[in-house]
Amino acid sequence: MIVKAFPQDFVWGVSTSAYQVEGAWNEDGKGESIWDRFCHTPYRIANGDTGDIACDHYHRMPEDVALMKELGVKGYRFSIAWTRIFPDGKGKVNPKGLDFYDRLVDELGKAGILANATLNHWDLPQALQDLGGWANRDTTDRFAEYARVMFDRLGDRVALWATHNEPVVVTSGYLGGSMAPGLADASVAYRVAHHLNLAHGKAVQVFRQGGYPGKIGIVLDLQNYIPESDSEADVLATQRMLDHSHHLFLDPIFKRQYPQGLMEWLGTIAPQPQEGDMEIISTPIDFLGLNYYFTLKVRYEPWGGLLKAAARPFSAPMWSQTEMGWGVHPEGLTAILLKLRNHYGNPDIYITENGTAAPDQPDEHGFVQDRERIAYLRRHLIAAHDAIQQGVNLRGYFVWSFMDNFEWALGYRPRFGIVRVDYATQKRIPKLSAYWYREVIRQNAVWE
Ligand code: GBH
Repeated sequence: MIVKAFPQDFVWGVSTSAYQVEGAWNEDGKGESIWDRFCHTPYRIANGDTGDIACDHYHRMPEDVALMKELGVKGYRFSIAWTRIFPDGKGKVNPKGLDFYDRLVDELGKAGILANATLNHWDLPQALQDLGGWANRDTTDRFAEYARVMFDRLGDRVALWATHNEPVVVTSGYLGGSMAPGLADASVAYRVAHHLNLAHGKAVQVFRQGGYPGKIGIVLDLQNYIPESDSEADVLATQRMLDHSHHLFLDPIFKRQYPQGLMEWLGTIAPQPQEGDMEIISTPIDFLGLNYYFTLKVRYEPWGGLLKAAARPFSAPMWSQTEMGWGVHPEGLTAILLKLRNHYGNPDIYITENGTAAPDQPDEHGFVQDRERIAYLRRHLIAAHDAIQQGVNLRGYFVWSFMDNFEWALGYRPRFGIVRVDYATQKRIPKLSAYWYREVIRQNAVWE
């Protein structure tokens, strides 16, 4: 057996997001978000599920943090519901909303768990959506105001801040498909992407001006896209997919420019930065958050939408697709980490999400022996370790997810947790993977 030891101070964490776990959707002065609105619209979400109650984390937070501590977890990545802070997106701050996150970071502090807070995990205030949402440039200033309030209140105790989670998914909410706000207008989608970048940059500037002690970055989902063949058409289609899902965000932040090929391809609907925007967007960050789940093979497809590309999941030999239909390919994680080392200045990186949904089979006590999930996590940790050996500055790893939760348009059916949630009783039952992860953390290593 080969021991794959991780660096000292490696942060072993778990991840969730506000809308997916908190519930209490209209309590203590919380305003309506676009995900509240979306879920309350018939036929948007599988089974008519909503995040109204979710895991009731809003009321069970202290017990949840206690369980994290019991499992030996060193870091907790959560997101802040913007609508608890600014119920109407702007104007008066809601003190009860602030109090909740204040208590959360205090609880984490007492448990010796590092706080990793994301400001935007997709739940934009509906009041701002009514003014155009991310298509409206003013939203970037509203975001910077909200960021300042959070930095002022929690900045002394939060170690890692992220501006957005997966801005490409927010963009896709304007391109059609299954994400809020559920619009379909390619002519605004890339303006949305630009405003997300600009809002990110403005929040980073606010953070720098305030001189807060933590670190700030952004969380991108960078899945591994590879061409189906080496034909020129497939290679170019892959390039467009990568430009759309990776470089549209990475390049402005790290290279102060949009990907040229995509700009030409999009023509009049491409992002149109104003004077000074690119300087704001490229304000240096302290770390990059990486969400990695799967590999896709891409081919040229004349009917493949705006990008004329189609993708199918690719699983490495011995793996099948996950319950989500995603391809399992741990080497893809190494590849993405090396790409960031080679082409984006070898930044400090945290894997902010990685995990899998498996059809868990609980026994009569609700206990789940999720060996598939353990195999997935183990292989991805080995892949991450390979990247560290090759000089990647990987500082931590957060499993998605701490507990089963609301999986967006798919509702509660997919279960990503290392802790099972029995939604009828809200009982938390650690799965076998939780005990396995506790051991990984204790040893600071995985075995091959
Ligand atoms: C993450 O999304 C989310 O951050 C998290 O909230 C979620 O629960 C978790 O994964 C599990 O799904 O064509 O632009 O819509 C990562 C998965 C992969 C979701 C790519 C969107 C399609 C991109 N993402 N997927 S897009």
